[in-house]
Amino acid sequence: MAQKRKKISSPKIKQTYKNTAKDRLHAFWQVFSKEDEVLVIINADPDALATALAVKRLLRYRVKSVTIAHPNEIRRLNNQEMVKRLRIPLLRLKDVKTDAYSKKVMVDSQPDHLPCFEKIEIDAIIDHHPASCEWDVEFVDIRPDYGATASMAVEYLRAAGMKPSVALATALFYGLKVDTQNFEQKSVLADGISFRYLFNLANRDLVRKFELTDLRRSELKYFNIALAELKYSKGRYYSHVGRVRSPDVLVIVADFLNHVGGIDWVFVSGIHGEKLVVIFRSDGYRKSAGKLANKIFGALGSAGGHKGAARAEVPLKNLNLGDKEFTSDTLKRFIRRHI
Ligand SMILES: [Mn+2]
Repeated sequence: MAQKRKKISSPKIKQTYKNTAKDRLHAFWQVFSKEDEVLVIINADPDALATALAVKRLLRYRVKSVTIAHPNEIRRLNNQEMVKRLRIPLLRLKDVKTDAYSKKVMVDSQPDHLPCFEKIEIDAIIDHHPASCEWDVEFVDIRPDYGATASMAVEYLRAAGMKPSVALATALFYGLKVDTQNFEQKSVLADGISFRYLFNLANRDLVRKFELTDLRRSELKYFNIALAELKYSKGRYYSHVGRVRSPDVLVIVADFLNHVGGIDWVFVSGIHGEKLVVIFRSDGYRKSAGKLANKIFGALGSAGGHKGAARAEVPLKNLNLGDKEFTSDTLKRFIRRHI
């Protein structure tokens, strides 16, 4: 199949970028006709999911059908929660015959982002990632300065005079928050305007529920272990949780212990596969968790991070434990040698 990636300069692309929101909307609508069955292809994360829903809304009554497909398994619990609670209809790309769709739209991504995207012929791209080339695609709207594609989607909806439903507004609001990391990441004024617009329309309690959801019921037991194994000394918490299904839970436990007042350092470790994983948290005041992690574990495995947060992963065989079990005391000894 012909790939669409070409280094060409298409005047259409440049115009699309410079025009007003209304011009862009009409140019986008021009791509489609009543008989079209449209496939929206995304790499599923909140921003992409939200924008795909917005495209579905923009094309309602204008095409025969709109289907959303994604190649990736949605692993993050926050994102699973979003899909479940907003009842976002999704298909896996591998289960979809892409040729059966007359039009394909890619949002929050570009055809060279994943190998499985490259062989699909795309008719429209709406994205905020930097473009690696100029795409020879009928409609292209790429704005790399934007913090989220969701902000672009809001502009399309507003230009169309479509007030988003609570579900759509909630999705867009969450996508915008995630991609801008609550506006602590790069963004432009347009992101702020879209945020303010969605603020009154979104269900913010639901958004908070998405943000909070990062634990499985089966993982709560690690808190019991972490608290039972907890050692305290000189403003420092040490806890070894033992074998875990996913190292993510160690991060959650470490962040939880970091809520305690007067604690300068938190060290939480666990075993995942054949590796010891250690999570570091510090108050960041004249301390660097990243430097300490590297000093202790850099030579034994991989270690790094920032002032306040760091992580080390060390193959168990490099620890020379012999037949001794790794415990919170072992963790404490390892760290006290270097701190
Ligand atoms: Mn995005």
